Amino acid sequence: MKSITKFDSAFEEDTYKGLNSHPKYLLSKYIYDNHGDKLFQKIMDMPEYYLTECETEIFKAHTSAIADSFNGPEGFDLIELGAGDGKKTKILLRYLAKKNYDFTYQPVDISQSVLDELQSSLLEELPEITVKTQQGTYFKTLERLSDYNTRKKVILVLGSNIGNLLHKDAIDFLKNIKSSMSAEDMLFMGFDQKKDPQKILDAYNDPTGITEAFNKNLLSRINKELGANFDLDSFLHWETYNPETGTAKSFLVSKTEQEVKIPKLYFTAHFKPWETIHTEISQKYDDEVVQWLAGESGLRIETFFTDKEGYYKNYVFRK
Ligand code: AVI
Repeated sequence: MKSITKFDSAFEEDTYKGLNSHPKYLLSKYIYDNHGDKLFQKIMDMPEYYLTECETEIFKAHTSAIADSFNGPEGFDLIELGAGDGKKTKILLRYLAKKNYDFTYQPVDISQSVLDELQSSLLEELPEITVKTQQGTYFKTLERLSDYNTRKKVILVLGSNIGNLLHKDAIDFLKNIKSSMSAEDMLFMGFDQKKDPQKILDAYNDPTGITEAFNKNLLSRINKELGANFDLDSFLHWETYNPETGTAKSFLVSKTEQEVKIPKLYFTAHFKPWETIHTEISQKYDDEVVQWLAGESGLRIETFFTDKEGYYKNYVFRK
């Protein structure tokens, strides 16, 4: 069989590299196609996935303090990276609209259809606010926005999305955001906190199998887009949590010895019984680690908001 030398997409190249590595891995960013987005919406509504409820509680309990911290002398632009359905943000938007704050809401997403849906729901629920959707990658969009922005920018990153990055990549992510911030701008970001390890394991191991389907969507995508023949039932969804490092890790484990053909990559992946594919990390934090990440990125923590259990924190960063 000929071996591949040129890839048509980053997805092809990353998949080839990951399945040729020892141990094998796949990148979690590829979970999010249309189906993956829908599964993630379902995860956010699961009772076990406490992160959603915690952040909602924070927004409800501290609405006015959060909203007031956003305001600048000439109003502000609220820029949300990865807004999804905007459910949590709408709590703040409702308050900001009611209090007549001078602001625009600018959700940023790579997917135009996600933005269209969000815009039409906002038009229905909050017609009085100015929404400027921004289609594109986070950093290119931030760069573009900081080029012509003259008033205060508030950058929102919710849902502990940063937790899907290794510390090194999280620092690059924060540095990139920082480079588009001016002295008056602020970054408002969610970080899931270390807690009872069982609570964390349960959040990534629901009995209904939604998280399993979410994790296996990586294999479905390889089947669909690269013509592979992964048998999803022959892989086990496995979650671990290390309370020392705060790292939750997701794996797919091959239950048997098997071969999977991936025609588009001219490649057959061999699996030994119980061989793993590492698919995702969901990092959990404490104040010291967030402080360290901020310091490494040239940011400082101004304040934070938390839920009554202290399960989750939204930190405010300045340059
Ligand atoms: C998007 N991200 C913050 C989620 C998390 O908690 O790591 C993705 C997820 N994976 C399994 N459940 C949810």
